[in-house]
Amino acid sequence: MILKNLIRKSHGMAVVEAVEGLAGKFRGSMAGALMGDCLGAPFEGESRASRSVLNSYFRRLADPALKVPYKLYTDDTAMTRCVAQSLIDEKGYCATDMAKRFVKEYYNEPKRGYGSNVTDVFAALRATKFQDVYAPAGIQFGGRGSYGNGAAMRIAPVALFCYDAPDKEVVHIAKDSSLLTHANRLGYNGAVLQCLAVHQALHTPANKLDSVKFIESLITKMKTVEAPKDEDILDEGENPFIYVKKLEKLLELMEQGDSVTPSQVEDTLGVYISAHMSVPTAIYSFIRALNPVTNIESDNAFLRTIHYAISLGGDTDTIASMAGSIAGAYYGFSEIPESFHRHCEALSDAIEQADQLFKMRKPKSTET
Ligand code: F2R
Ligand code: MG
Ligand code: MG
Repeated sequence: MILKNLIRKSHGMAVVEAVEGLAGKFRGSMAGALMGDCLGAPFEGESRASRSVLNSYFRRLADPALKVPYKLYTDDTAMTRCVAQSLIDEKGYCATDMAKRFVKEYYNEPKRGYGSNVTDVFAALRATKFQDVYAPAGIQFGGRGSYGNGAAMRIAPVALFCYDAPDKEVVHIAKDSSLLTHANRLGYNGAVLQCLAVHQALHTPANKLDSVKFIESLITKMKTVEAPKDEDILDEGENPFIYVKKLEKLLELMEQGDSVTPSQVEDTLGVYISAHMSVPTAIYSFIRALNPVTNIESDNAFLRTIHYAISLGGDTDTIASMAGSIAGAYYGFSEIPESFHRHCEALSDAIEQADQLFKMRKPKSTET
């Protein structure tokens, strides 16, 4: 597959022409992560938006005549961009390079809505001149580490970079890159789960998804990932298989189809800033939006995913970003309506990074 220069500028805006196949799935994932963040950010932490407010929000954005400034990305995208560029420039995972990029990015643009504690990690990394890049995260929260969703929200590029790699390597890079900021096992295992979900979506041809098998496969993988290791810190009596349990609950919700209410999702899976209360919710959003959802007007399945994730309230930018990166990896960029391309800051950068990650793959001999 030959990638042409597919991004051109029109009236100062990026116009991205469609590519199909795997390259389109790479683009879809990076664009989905960005769009979920930008479109979800205005609702983050607010009380759950009413269905009429959200339906009119998406209807207005779909109108080609609407002239509004694009929506800014937040910390979710700022850090995703760092992960992607580090993997591209270093041709692989380099802990020091990635940590330096996080810190440089944060001090260049600190007002992107970062988590309130992760900024201490950036300060300590800078103060210690990156001597031991994993140390500052390890002392967060009295040595227990952060279980925020900040590692999961930035992990999509790892799944793209590891497209041809076995799950073991996906897990390894996802975990190690998470440990730069999130040393709590819920924090880094949430990122591992999110990475595996994007990886599986990339490998699943559009319209060929068996949603139960998709979740069962994640459960099998997470049973290995969550099996306690020597270095794990667990409270007495703590269930080590939190994500396995959440995915099992997710399967139960799926059995109830379109009757599941936002309150049920909030109570069962969570809509919060912690990884274990948001990553399973993002995966559920992707699965739920495969089919029409009552009260959600969006009839495009990619947009419906982001719309549905935002409709749950809580950590809307992050849950929509994680759901968007899975949905984009599954549907591909060509399924994202063109009228939405202009609404998000720096879409062309996301596409360029996706293309570079795609080009770094070692093509199989049958590909041209
Ligand atoms: N920070 C926000 N949103 C709030 C303000 C946004 C506002 N719109 C604005 O513009 O100012 N969103 C972003 O933060 C989340 C990712 O956070 P991350 O990177 O995980 O940060 P941190 O600080 O490590 O953890 C977040 C909070 O989780 C709680 N927490 C984590 N580990 C804990 C532990 N072991 N014990 C107790 N609490 C723990 C703390 O409250 C942390 O501050 C994303 O939503 C992103 O969008
Ligand atoms: Mg954010
Ligand atoms: Mg957030």
